[in-house]
Amino acid sequence: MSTSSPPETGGPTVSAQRVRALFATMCRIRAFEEAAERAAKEGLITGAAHLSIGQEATAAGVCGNLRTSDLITSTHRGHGHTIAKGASADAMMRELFGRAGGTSDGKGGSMHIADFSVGMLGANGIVAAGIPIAAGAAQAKRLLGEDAVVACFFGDGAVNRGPFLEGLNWARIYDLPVLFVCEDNRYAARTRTGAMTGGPGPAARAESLGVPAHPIDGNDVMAVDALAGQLVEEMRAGGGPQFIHAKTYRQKGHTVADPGTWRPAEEIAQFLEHDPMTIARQFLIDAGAGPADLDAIVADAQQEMADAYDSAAAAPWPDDGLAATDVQDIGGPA
Ligand SMILES: Cc1ncc(C[n+]2csc(CCOP(=O)(O)OP(=O)(O)O)c2C)c(N)n1
Ligand SMILES: [Mg+2]
Repeated sequence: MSTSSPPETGGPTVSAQRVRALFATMCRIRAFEEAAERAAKEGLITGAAHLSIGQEATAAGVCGNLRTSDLITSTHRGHGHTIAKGASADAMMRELFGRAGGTSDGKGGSMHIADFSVGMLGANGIVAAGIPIAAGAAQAKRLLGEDAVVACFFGDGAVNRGPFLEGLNWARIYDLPVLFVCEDNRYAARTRTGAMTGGPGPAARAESLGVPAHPIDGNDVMAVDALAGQLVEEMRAGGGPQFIHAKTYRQKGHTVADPGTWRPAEEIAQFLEHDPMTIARQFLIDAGAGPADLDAIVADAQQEMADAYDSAAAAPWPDDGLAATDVQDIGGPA
């Protein structure tokens, strides 16, 4: 892996109507993240929050091919995946603010956001921890006789942790329908992953375990959607695990508290030109969409997230009596 130029954008592969819906999801993710960033600056979010600005196309393109009954696992940078899987932005914002009515009644916060009702099994503060969870969830669905697939999002830093090997190996030997999605935003916290990753990178590692790997421009939602659609169909028909190496870029710092100014300015500028929103927008303009129509999609998303912000800020704190509800009780010391 390297910090080379952004990859070329793929050609049109899906209908304009479909891309319009994907663009709307991406706009909602970006507007949510911008509102979360503002909330953190205003002290309404305590603790860390990791924004996925710049990575919207991967979340939208993969989750746009999933059913509600399909499952996803996520990372510490999980807001976009959760929105794309269908969670309510209002409940999510409350969760970030630690308020009543949050997806976990305010107990999980940004890094543990989850919504089982839409098949979102959870963000996760432990790098790579979602990978074996995804394999286990796929095996559970198989044992239940369901044809669900599991999409497993993780970062380029996660491929250097042991659970990557264990999870992919398990999914391969049991032929489990897990779509592994490595969102390669080129950094793990503040370290370039190229500098700490041996060998030719994530796709080669997946292939070495017998999991077919597909490198792709993760900022091109048309390409992600087309590839994910094909792989999900194959997996649902009984095919085993698949791996997408989605090359993208984290436009912001590691957390909301990190301005990210330690990266070369030219690098940031270069990738801002390869912004996933711009790519999808240009596709739609070329397909005949009017700029005003697309601006209205952006404005609707911003209004939805401004409302979610206001609603969360006005929401009460959770009832003290709920503190131990839905929390695993492993018993006290004997
Ligand atoms: C097991 C573990 N080690 C270290 C950390 C500290 N940490 C949090 S995020 C992060 C970087 C992860 O990088 P990557 O997987 O590429 O995800 P990204 O932040 O780029 O989305 C690290 C090292 C952690 N949370 N868990
Ligand atoms: Mg990364």
